[in-house]
Amino acid sequence: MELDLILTNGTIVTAAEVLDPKIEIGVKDGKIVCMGHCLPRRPQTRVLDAEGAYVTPGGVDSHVHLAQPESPDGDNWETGTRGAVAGGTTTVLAFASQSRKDESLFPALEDYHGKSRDQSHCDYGFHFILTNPTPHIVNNELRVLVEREGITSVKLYMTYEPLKLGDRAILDIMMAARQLGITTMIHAENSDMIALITERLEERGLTDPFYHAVSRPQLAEAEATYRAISLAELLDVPVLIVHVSSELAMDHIRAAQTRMLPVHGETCPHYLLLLSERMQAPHSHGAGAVCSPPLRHEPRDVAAIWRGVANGTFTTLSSDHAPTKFDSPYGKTRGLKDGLPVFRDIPNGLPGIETRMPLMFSHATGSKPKISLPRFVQVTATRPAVLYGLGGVKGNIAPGYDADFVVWYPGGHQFAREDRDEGDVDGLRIRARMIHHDCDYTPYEGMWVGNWPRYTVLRGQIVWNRDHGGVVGKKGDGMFLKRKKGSNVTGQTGGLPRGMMDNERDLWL
Ligand code: DUC
Ligand code: ZN
Ligand code: ZN
Ligand code: ZN
Repeated sequence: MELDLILTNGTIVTAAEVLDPKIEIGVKDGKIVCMGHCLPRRPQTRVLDAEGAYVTPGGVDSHVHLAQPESPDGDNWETGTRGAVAGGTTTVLAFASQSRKDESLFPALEDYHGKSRDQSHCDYGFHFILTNPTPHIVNNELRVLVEREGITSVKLYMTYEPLKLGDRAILDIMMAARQLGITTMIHAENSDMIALITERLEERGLTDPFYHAVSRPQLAEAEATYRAISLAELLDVPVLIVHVSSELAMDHIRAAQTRMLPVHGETCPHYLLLLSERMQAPHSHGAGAVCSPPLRHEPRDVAAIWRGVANGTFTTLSSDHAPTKFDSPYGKTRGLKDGLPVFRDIPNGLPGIETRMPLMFSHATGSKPKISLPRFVQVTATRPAVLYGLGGVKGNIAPGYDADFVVWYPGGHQFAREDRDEGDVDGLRIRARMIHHDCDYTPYEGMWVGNWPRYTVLRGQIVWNRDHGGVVGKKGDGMFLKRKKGSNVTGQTGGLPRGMMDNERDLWL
């Protein structure tokens, strides 16, 4: 067979191990077709030399917000996915969202297809956000989403007035999800706790950005997380708790996993790298760090989340890229009071689609890694792919998979002087000006990373070449991915919830 592309001289990392550096990757028609020593070169075969660097699977970012109506100045498909490939991500799962008044999901679905078609730099799929789960939607349309549209996951909110669902609505959706093999993602925070604290803070005039964190304590997240897990346990369905920020919530996930329940957790770089003190930055800059759940207060809080990444509690590490510009009529600083934004009015969410992979890779390499390289691959690519029905296609470097990979710089590479600070020997500093998505700031401004993707390869094509041309792929290179049902069983479904007799659930489930 005449190969289109051979990747040589790379140290390939998979979810399982770091491979022998002599192993090459052979690509034909966008797929990895073989791996081994001394693959046959033919006249038409291009050779990409990794020069001794690590090669990891293209990132699978399973939680990004693009072209959402609530963020009119956020990223659209083109700008968001441009940032994705520049940061080593080749697949994104973004949200199509139902508005409360929609009686059918299909107009919204068409709308999102319209916004993304021929616009994406990387491959992509949709999760559906359900905010008005009518019986027709739950009993009829969800099946069509799974069987015809390749959309096999939904996100449900337990907080935010315009989005939140009560426990009964969540249970009804979980019943359908159980039958259809849908993965249910849950934003878990206790809405009433947050409402009460917010009112009390406002009565006292405590409204600047920092109080956002005070208004959404760890207990609010932990209570809702435990409730979501209990609803899933009752019905014997898999569940994924998104953007977990606190040890209290994580401990409930860990405990459920110990009982072999198919309960998954997701966390994000900002819960590993940033603290609530960011919201106390001078002037209005604190608004740039407002996200939900909020950044937590103490170094021990982030240390706990790192432990959860290292010990496997978290299945996925996604960006939760949810940008609004800092300086814009819709942005972080709308509605200033005495020169400070009022936390209730600050859009929630941080940009991070481009920085996720470099930040995490830096913490998997270097002199004091926090996670191993295989774990880096697991949480940034392999496990989200499998969880969301892209197993065998995305998130791994092995024959049969799409030829999506990241070639990093070999050790000791000196980045350009203007990207470093005095005294930095290796690596570079993140600056908003070097980022490719469409946002006027990054919460990681000035943060050091040890490496950056040198090449990003999507289905055998170089779409990012940092030294020669930057984003060299075109919008429209990315394809919509119809996904299979996820294989999201961590333990054994069919186990009994605690406190029930044998066969008791058969009486009603
Ligand atoms: N939930 C998200 O998933 N992203 C940003 C803000 C939020 O509440
Ligand atoms: Zn959320
Ligand atoms: Zn300032
Ligand atoms: Zn999100």
